[in-house]
Amino acid sequence: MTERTLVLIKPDGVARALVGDIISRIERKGLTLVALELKTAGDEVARGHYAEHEGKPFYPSLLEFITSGPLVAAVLEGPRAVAAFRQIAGGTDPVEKAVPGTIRGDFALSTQTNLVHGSDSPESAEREIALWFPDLGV
Ligand code: IDP
Repeated sequence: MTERTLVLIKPDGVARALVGDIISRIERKGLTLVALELKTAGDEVARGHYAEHEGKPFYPSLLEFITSGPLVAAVLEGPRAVAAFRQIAGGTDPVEKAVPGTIRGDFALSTQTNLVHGSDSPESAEREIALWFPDLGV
């Protein structure tokens, strides 16, 4: 069964010129790009995107980081797309959790500036796709 997921290449990924490498990994995995756009997140979208983290100690700096510059937002499609992208992204902490061979395991050191976001469930994906791509029909 095909599924969609919302992916962000966060501002650190754009600033470090890793967009091409990350998109190449997505394509080589076999996931299909359904939407792809360079955007800069405003405060409202950032708060909507990270609503589940409101109140956590890292929340203010997370908002500052995600709105700090251009990012790439994408919608991917494929069988088990949610889990498949999270597999190639690696765990949240790029040193303790992400293994080599994953995006975070290969290129990141910090738990905050960890290069990519991928929806954590099909339900989150639906909400996040509506937030970032309101014109994209589901
Ligand atoms: P995920 O991106 O791997 O799904 P979440 O726990 O949903 O991880 O956290 C969302 C984002 O918030 C992370 O990707 C990271 O940028 C940031 N974050 C999570 N935990 C911490 C932390 O302990 N310190 C700083 N930033 C964090």
